[in-house]
Amino acid sequence: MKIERIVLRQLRMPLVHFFETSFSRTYERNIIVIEVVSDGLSGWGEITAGEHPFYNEEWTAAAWLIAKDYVAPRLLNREIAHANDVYALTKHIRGHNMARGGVEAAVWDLQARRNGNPLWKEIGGGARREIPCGVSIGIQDSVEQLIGKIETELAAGYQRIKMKIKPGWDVDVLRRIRERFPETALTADANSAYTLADTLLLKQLDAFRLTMIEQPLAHDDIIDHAQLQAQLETPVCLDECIRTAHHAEQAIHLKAGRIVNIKLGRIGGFGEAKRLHDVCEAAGIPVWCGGMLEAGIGRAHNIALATLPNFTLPGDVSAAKRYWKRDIVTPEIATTPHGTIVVTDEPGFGYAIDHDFLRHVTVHEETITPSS
Ligand code: OSB
Ligand code: MG
Repeated sequence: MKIERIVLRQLRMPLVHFFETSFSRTYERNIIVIEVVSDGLSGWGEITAGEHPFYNEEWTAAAWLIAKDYVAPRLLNREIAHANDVYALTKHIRGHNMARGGVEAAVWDLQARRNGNPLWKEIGGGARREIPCGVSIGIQDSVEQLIGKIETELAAGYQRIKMKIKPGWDVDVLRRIRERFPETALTADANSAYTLADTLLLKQLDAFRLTMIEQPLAHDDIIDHAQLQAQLETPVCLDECIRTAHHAEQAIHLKAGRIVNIKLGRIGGFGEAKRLHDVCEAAGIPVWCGGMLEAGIGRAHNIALATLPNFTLPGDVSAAKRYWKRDIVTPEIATTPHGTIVVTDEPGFGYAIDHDFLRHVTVHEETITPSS
């Protein structure tokens, strides 16, 4: 396929409820939507970078420039034999996996549409017809508020509850949550808020029978996580520090964790996500699909990804209405009463773009062509 133009759109979408992690509180998402056009067909992707370089080094404004000045020129007007080739074509751009991955995912969507396939089939997924869903609940203003949110999500059918933690919002909070919900599958995500000096505190969490603790230590660390895992009963799940399939090989070799969170953007797209998935599967490490507060296109891509066989644990991909009053795709991405999302058979990512609403939330748009 030959990509004739790439349209970048920056959206501004307020969240229904703020989302607080150990690194910041988000009220509104600045999402970049990528449209790659070839032979009268469009493929769609979403760049999942945050508004600030706090989760990783990427943020919306930088991702825009990377996509426009570095990724697009490498893809435009050349014969791309397969979407798999996009990762290699952009590989010498160091880092910026989300910017690269958003465009890569759009090329996969385009290829799926050219072949008349649903995206999940195009990427080699399809191990399940419904993906198991959990929710990620941010830091709240009070434990009572957190309990209320958990009750709501359990009533909606979600299969596991992940809570964000940080120093000062950890042991006491999790103790009260475990007392109140003795049988619920609970996990905690620290987003790199601790160091090995906190080992004794983190060991206290073992008492709460968490399914896992996600990325307790530095965003770019693997070695300290291995030291910590050796002292914890709770499985460590790696998120931020796994940016390539090779990182997972290293982490597995060092026993730095027992579970991996795969995020399409963090890993640079479907090609590398599949390799990461395969490395983990071969080592007996289960994976699940993480989220970055995506709008409908990114959420649909996550659903396709989560149909690969080793995505055996409930992920952070949940109903659109938890994030948005109105989404950019239709029909609304919703969950079943038993906490799953049913995979669709439509070509491409499986939902229709709501073009009117997309236009409504677009604050900046630019079309990149071979000559621009
Ligand atoms: O670490 O998984 C994370 C959101 C923004 C940045 C990092 C993370 C998250 C989430 C939310 O946990 C997942 C979601 O609901 O999309
Ligand atoms: Mg995480």
